[in-house]
Amino acid sequence: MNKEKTKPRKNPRRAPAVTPPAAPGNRGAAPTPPRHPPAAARVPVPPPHGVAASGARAGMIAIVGRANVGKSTLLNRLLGEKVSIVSPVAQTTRRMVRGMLNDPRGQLVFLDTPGVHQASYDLGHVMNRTARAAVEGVDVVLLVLDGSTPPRDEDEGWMRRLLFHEAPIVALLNKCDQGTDQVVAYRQRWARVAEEKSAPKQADWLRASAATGEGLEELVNKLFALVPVGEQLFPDDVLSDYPRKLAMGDVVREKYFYELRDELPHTLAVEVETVEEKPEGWLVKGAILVEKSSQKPILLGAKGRLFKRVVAAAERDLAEMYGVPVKLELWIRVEKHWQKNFWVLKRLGYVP
Ligand SMILES: Nc1nc2c(ncn2[C@@H]2O[C@H](COP(=O)(O)OP(=O)(O)OP(=O)(O)O)[C@@H](O)[C@H]2O)c(=O)[nH]1
Ligand SMILES: [Mg+2]
Repeated sequence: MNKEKTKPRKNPRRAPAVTPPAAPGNRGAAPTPPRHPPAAARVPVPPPHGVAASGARAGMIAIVGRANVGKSTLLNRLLGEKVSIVSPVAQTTRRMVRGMLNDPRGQLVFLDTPGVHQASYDLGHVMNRTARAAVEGVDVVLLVLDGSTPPRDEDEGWMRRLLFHEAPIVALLNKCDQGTDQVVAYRQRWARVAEEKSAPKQADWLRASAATGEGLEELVNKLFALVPVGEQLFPDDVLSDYPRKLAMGDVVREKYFYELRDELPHTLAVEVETVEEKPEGWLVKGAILVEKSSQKPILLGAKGRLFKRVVAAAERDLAEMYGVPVKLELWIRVEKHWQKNFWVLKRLGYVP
């Protein structure tokens, strides 16, 4: 597995502190959401890595919840940069993605996790295990719920699990921009499950919109109040330590998720093999894996137009993420039953 560290460079042409994360696959069409208020979140912490300013706080926060509630959107919005891919299709995030938020108050280290879902393949089981393991040893668990829809069984599954967790729980009702706020239904569900289990555990309830930034300042304040006083865990200039090749492959996968929606997504993987850093830009080579040769034409589209659109959109995003021109050279490879094959999952970085 690739061990390179991701350190997305901030594009010198844009000011990350005032630019919201990209609206993937929908550039130019979506209204620009208002800027996320806690600009201080992007102000570097004065002391160097490992030295705690007096009273500075630092901690790890696992972002968990069922698929499609907006966990990755939330992480990107909190950091003001895209570190985790987002799509309207459930089960977009496949591996744990870590992102750091530095602030004069200290450092919050977020773990974005795959949404827990009914799994039918090895990949799905691995994703569920990754998400469940992420809550071990963290300082705070941030349970993200879709406040615009009533609670589902997968939400209750997380509640049952977290009722016996030692860390403080923040339950965030996301998507509050959608109008229909289901906070009462979620709180009643939590109370009912707690009573059934005779667990006195309480959660702090907040509402927010990862899409507009509403409520996120309060969330960050709450998280800083909950994490312990201590040294920062990562250097100031590290936004994410997610390996660069995996992050690049994810961006291509995200573009296909937007183009194909439910037609294909879960049988598709992208493996970036090499990144050549040339003076004129980066040349990135890799393969798109599918399970059957009949899926190739779907990925190519009529006259290869879909493929070209995906490559162009991914190149644009990558150039913005890393601040250098990026050229992608990808080919489509058939890899039978890769989702059930431990070694392929390992090569793709889905298992440690
Ligand atoms: N209206 C609205 N949409 C949101 C909000 N947050 C996320 N979304 C949308 O919800 C969809 C899922 O977002 P993701 O961030 O990929 O969700 P996730 O929880 O990371 O999903 P998985 O990785 O599949 O578990 C995307 O279409 C987002 O644009 C929000 O606050 N409001
Ligand atoms: Mg996600």
